[in-house]
Amino acid sequence: MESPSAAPPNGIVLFTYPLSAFGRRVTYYLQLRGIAYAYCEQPFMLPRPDMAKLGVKYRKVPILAIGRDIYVDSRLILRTLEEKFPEGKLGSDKPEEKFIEKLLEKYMIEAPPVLGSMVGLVPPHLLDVPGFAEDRVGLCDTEWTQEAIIKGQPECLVYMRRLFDFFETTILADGRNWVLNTDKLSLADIEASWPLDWLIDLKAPMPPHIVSEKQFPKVYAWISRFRAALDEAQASSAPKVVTLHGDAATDFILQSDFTQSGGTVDGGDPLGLKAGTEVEVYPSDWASAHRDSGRLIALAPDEVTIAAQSGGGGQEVHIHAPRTGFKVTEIAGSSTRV
Ligand SMILES: N[C@@H](CCC(=O)N[C@@H](CS)C(=O)NCC(=O)O)C(=O)O
Repeated sequence: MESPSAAPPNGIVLFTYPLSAFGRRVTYYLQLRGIAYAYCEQPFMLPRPDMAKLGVKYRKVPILAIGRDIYVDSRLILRTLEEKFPEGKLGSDKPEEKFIEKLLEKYMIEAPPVLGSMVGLVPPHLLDVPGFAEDRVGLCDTEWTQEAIIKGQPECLVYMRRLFDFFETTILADGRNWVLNTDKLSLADIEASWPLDWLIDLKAPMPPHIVSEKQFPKVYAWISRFRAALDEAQASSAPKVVTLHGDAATDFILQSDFTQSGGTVDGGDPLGLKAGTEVEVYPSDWASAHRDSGRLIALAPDEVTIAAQSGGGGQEVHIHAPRTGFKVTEIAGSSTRV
């Protein structure tokens, strides 16, 4: 990475931290695509002053800004990057392959035991940070103390062994290199591999007789190929990432133009919301107390966009969230302003 104070390449700023598995979905994607961007590292725990300055209440990472449009959730972020940089995109155009891609995305992100077992297998010393248990209250219905984590590990191992086995004995069983049997890695490989890659990379406490290269040689070889493809992508192009400190990143965003046109509110949407209504947008699984609020400007089957006020007020930012895994609710008594 290099650190010039220049404007973010492509107007893109990614906010995340190195340990974030969901953040890696996005950094891997950008690296594999060779899309240049600025990286603004966020603290592992709250508070996150950069988000407060932007007026973003959503408390998870990753968050990606393109100009003054701010996208939350790795699913919407990857989808948006595929749309904005279609040349050389990693997603398939074939319905059958898209189906597999999408199912993998849905399963790995939406099935609660995947995340629960991943974080339950984080090497406990990494979580030995004062205030961590309080910061993550409610996450995966677990108490985030070292003792509770160690006690929960066997159940997590039972689940993870099944997940590794699932890939070993189904899609990878015929010895193919990539999930869709493509010549090169595709989006389906990212959608399938990120939790497994994360556990292997973190040296999660998985005993070798339960989860290891010996038990699952095809999965481990696939993850190694994935890592080699990342290294190759990095080596084959000029530095693509600039690091930015919070103020430089947020000042840039707040001074930028919007990069996505407003969109429309689908009149047939089941929620029956109207453009201009003041709404709250928040995740439906965890951290749902952290709600973004603003004027509804677009509502599509899997994307909601609101106009929110920056932290100091005076500036409007557009916050985009997926509908899957998020709720959009009208703020009672709000007046409709179009
Ligand atoms: N569905 C979200 C999940 C994001 C998520 O849970 N991120 C974790 C980090 S890997 C997080 O933000 N944890 C709480 C925090 O860092 O405050 C996505 O795909 O981006």
